[in-house]
Amino acid sequence: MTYVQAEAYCFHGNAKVAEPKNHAQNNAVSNLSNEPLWIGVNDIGHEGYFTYASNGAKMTYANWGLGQPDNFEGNQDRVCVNWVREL
Ligand SMILES: [Ca+2]
Repeated sequence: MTYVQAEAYCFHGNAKVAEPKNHAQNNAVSNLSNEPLWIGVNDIGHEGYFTYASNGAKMTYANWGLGQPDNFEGNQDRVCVNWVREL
């Protein structure tokens, strides 16, 4: 599922993509699945400056994986939990 699909899915359920703002919320989202799950955080507006999708406010909590965010291939602006890169 792409981020846009996830956003549309949430919208139709009268919800929004989760925006975890602390460790407990992040764990709650992460524990929903073992698969990567989109969260409502991005740096679309300004590279490296992450904001919440719902209101554009500066992200106040992050739990980046090792080496992240790396803007993979110069085109990585959305954020998910449970992402594990195969090495
Ligand atoms: Ca980026």
